Amino acid sequence: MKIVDMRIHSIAIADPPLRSSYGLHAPYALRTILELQSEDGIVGISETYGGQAPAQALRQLRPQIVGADSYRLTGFLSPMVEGQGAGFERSQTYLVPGENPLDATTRTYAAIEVGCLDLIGKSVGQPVCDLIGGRVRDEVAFSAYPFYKHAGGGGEGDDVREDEYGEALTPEALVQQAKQMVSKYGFGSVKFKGGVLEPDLEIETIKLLRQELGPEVPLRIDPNSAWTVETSLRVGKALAEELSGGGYLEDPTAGLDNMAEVRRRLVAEGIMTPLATNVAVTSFGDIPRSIELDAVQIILCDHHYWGGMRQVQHLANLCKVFGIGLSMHSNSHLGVSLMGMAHVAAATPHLTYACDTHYPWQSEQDEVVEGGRVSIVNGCVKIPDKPGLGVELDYDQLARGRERYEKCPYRKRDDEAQMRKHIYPDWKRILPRW
Ligand code: GKR
Ligand code: MG
Repeated sequence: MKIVDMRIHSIAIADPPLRSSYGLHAPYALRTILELQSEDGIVGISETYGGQAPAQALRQLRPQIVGADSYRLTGFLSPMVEGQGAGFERSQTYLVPGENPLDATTRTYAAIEVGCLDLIGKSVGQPVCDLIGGRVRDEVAFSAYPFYKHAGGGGEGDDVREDEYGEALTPEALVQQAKQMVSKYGFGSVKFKGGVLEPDLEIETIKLLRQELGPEVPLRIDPNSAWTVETSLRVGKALAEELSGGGYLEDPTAGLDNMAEVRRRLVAEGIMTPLATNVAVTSFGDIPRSIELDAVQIILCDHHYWGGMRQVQHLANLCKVFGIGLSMHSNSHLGVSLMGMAHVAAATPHLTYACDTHYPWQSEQDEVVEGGRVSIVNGCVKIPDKPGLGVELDYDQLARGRERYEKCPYRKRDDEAQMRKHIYPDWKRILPRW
């Protein structure tokens, strides 16, 4: 099935002022929507990181894509994920995901792979999860993702959005936000973004979350490497009980050696809280050393930067062999990405935790999926009984996203710059901060 056209849409979507150790989310997050059209008029779609560089990388591949057979294309492009250099270490700590030049190629490949799978699925009348090995579940569980945040719902000028969750810069406010999110979407677990307030306040936040949500809701905290080894140990000890029973401690500190030291010293005290990562291990090349050091007990996959859905499935198998858990990472995204995440998760047997998603932070107004936002019910996304990813584009909404992008003064994500612009003029990302 020949691809006759490839369309790349750079869009901007409103994003609330969420905080992390990277800094502050900008009023708009940038995304790229890719369309691959076949000779018989079927359109396959995918969503990936936004801004200038991802769109440019896709544009550069256009001559290889237009005219290619959608069934064979990813085979021809496979050196992008499996060739020289592709397996090498790519771990990164300082850069925001999506801005790591070392995984730019796998990110580009992933967008094309998902677009081809959607196209093929729509052409043969099969959902993507059933093309990539077959589903092992019909519903995929996601976790709530509360953030400390400033007041505001995202957007700017006459495009400012309603602030659904309000300001949350204290443990109490964060817990309120989490409860609101859990009650709206029915999430059964909570991934909490830390690395923003003093560690003692973040410990208090987790303790309050446990108190309010009960022990049956697994809790995770991710300070994005903001802590020293000593602080990580202090937090790990203080939260030994709260992070047990299906929870984990994600990227407390930077680098595999430090993660390994935290693990070793926690285990020596009888604390078995697993350490998870989405920055110390971001490629197959990072895995041997991580295993050698026992630095990481859970890897967060993400088809957007691991090189697509089949690479995530390979990763899952490897994790299973080595007794490592698998969870899923996310960044601000719309429904096309959410469906991609749900399909790969549905067809990945060894997925041992509910997946992350930023989806509750985006609004209906920005959704480019026809029919509006994808539903999350009881914390789960159901695989629809439709071919491909199960979603189509709403072209009016896409055009609005493109207009917002044109008006946006930035072309990449830079949370540090946003922090300086809106909150503290001298702010710098310091790792470790505490
Ligand atoms: O959205 O600010 C954020 C997160 O910190 C995000 O950039 C991370 O990539 O969610 C991510 C994570 O788990 O590290
Ligand atoms: Mg993380």
